[in-house]
Amino acid sequence: MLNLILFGPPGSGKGTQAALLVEKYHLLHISTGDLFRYEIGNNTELGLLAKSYMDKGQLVPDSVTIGMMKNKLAANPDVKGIIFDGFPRTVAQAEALDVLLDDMDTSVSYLISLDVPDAEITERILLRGKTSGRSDDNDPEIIAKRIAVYKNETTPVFDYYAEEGKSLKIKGVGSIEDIFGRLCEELDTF
Ligand code: B4P
Repeated sequence: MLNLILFGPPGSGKGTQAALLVEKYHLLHISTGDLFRYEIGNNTELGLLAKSYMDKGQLVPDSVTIGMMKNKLAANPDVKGIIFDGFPRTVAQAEALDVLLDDMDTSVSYLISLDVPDAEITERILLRGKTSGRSDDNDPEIIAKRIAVYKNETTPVFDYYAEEGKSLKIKGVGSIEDIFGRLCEELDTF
C-alpha cells in the first residue's frame, strides 16, 4: 500500500496537489480540513467544535481529530493506498496514525513536504479568501497565527518521520503542473 502524507504549511498547496495525485494513483484522499468543513456545513456538534478552533487559527484538539481519522479509516478497509492531507499535524497525531495503520498491517510510506516561503503562503491564502468563504482565510492576523502554529506544533512531525528516513522536501513554488511533476517523480520511485 502506498500511504503518503502530504505535508507543508497552510496554503502550501496540499489540497491542490492531493486532488491531482488521487486521480493519477487512485488513492483514497483524506483531508482533515475538508472533513471538518463538511461537519461545519452540516452544523453538527463536531463541526461547531472544530469551527471554534479553526476560526482562531488554532488546531482542533488531537483527541477529536484522531477519533475522526479512526472512523474514516474504519469506513475504508479495502483501499490501494491513502493520501493524508493536513494530517498528522502534531507528533501525538503521528503516533496515533502509526498505530491505526499498524492495525491495518500497513505503515506510512513517505512524508513529502511542500516548501513555500511565508510571504507567498500569506498571499495565496488571502487570494483564496476572496472566494472561499473560509473565515480563517481573510484575516492576516489569523493567517500569521496558523503559520506560527505550523512552525511550533507541526514541523516536529517532519522530524518524527525523518528519523525513519521517510521525510523529504520538494520545492512548492512554481506552476501547479510543475509541482505535480516533482511529486510524481518521487512517487514513481516507490
Ligand atoms: P486545511 O484545510 O488543511 O487548510 P490549508 O492548510 O489552508 O490548505 P492547503 O495546504 O491544502 O492549501 P491549498 O491546496 O488549498 O486546514 C484548515 C484548518 O483546519 C487548520 O488551520 C486547523 O484549524 C484545522 N485542521 C485541519 N487538519 C487538522 C489536524 N490534523 N489537526 C488539527 N486541526 C486541523 O492551497 C492554498 C491556495 O493556494 C489555494 O487557493 C490554491 O489555489 C493556491 N495554490 C496552490 N498551489 C499553488 C501554486 N503552485 N501557485 C500559486 N497558488 C497556488
